[in-house]
Amino acid sequence: GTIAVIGLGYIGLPTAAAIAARGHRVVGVDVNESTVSAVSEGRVPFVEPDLGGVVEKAVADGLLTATTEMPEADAYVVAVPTPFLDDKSADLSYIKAASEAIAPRLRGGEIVILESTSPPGATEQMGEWLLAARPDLAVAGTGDGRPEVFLAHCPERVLPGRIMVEIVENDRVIGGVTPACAERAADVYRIFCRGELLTTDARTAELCKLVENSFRDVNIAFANELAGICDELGIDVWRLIELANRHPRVNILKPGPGVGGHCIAVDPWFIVAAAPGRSALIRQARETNDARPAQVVDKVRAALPEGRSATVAALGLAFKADVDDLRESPALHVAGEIADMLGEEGTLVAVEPHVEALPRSLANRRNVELADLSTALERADVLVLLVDHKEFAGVDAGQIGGKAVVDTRGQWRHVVAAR
Ligand code: SAJ
Repeated sequence: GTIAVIGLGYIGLPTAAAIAARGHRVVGVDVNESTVSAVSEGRVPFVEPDLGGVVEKAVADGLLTATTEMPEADAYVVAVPTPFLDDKSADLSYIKAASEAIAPRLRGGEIVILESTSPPGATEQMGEWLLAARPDLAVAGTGDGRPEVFLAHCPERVLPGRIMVEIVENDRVIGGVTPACAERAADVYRIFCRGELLTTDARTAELCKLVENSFRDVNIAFANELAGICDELGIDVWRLIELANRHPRVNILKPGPGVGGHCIAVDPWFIVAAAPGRSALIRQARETNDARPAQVVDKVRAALPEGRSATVAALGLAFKADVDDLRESPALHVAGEIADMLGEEGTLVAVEPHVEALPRSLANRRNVELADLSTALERADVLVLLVDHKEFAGVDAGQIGGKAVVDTRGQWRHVVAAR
C-alpha cells in the first residue's frame, strides 16, 4: 500500500526516499511549496551525501511524489519539527497540525507513526488528537469494536552527513501505544531497515531517543569542561584527551565551541521539563555547553591586536564539520558576537565553503564579509577556527604565519605547534 511521509526535511525526505527505493509507493507531504516542487522535480533542497541520486531515481520511477495535500495512505510517517518553547518544553503544534490533516483521511486499519523527537507522552497525545477528530475510530488493541488505527513512536537516530547509510543500517526502537501497534509499525521499517527492530512501549521509545542525545551532550560537556580546566592550567587539552583515551575504558569526546544542531542542544531540555527535580546533571551539561560560545569570544578578545582596528577570520559557520546546516550553530553565534565586538572599524571575514551567501544574522551587518579561505587567511589578524571542515585541514604553517589563532576544534594543533 501507499506510505505517506509528512515533513520532507532532513529525516522525512531520506525516509521517503529509502522506502521508495525498495519499490514502495511513497507520497511526501510538506506545507512548504518550494520543498514540494523541488522534490517533485527529483531535487533535494539541502546537502546530504548520496540522498540526491536516490530521490532523483525514486521520482523518475514514479514511486516518490510530493504534495501539500494529505493523501489517503495505509501508513503515515510523521517527521515534523518539535522545537522548544521559551520555557524549554516541547512545541507539539506541528504534530497537532499533522494529526488534524491525517484524521479525515483515516478509514480504519492504518498505522500512524511519529518519528519526530518528542517528550514522553507525545505519541499518546497524537492519538488523542486523531481520535478527537475521528470519534468513530479506536486505538488498535483497545478492543471496543470500532474500526482501529495503529499508533507508534519510532524515533529517527541518523547522523547528518551519514543519513543514507545509517537510515538502513541502524537498529530501530519501535514503541507501540499497544503491542499490536508496535508490530504493525515494525512492518513498515522492515521494508528498508537492515538493523534490528526492537519493540517496546511508546513512552520508553520517546525517552530512549532523548536519552541517546543527552548521553552525547553530557559527554561533550565533560570534554568542554576539560578544555576550560586545561586553559587555566596551560595544558594542551587535545594531547591530554588523546592520552587519556589510551585507557581501555575511557573514551572522551571532543571539546568545541559549543553544541549545535536541532537535536542534541534541544532534546535534553525535554527530559528536564518532564522530570525537573531528577535531572540536575542533564541540565548542567546543557548549561556547560551553552556557555562555550561566550568563552570562545573571550579568547578572541584577548587575541586582538592592541590599539588598532582588527580583521578576524571566522572559519566555518555550520553546526559541525562537512554539513551546510547553520541552524542552532554555535559557530554562527560566535561569529555574530565577534562582529559586535569588532564594531564599525573592524572586519569579520567569514569562511563557509558550504554556503553561497551569508546567513541573515550576519548579512545585515556592515562589518561582515563572506570570503574564500585563502583570502581570509591573507587578510586576517586573528584566525578563529570554528568548524573542522575538511577544506580547512590542509592549511599549513606558512599560511598561518605569525597570526593569532583560536582553534576551537584542535584541527590545526600540530600546524600551530610546529610554526
Ligand atoms: N560535538 C562536539 N564534540 C564532539 C561531538 C560533537 O563538540 O565530540 C558537537 C558538534 O560539533 C555539533 C554537536 O556536537 O555542534 C552535535 O553533533 P553530533 O555529530 O554529535 O550530532 P548531530 O546533532 O549531528 O546528530 C545527533 C546524533 N545523536 C547521537 O549521536 C546520540 C544522531 O544519531 C541523531 O539522530 C541526531 O542527533 C538527531 O536527529 O537526534
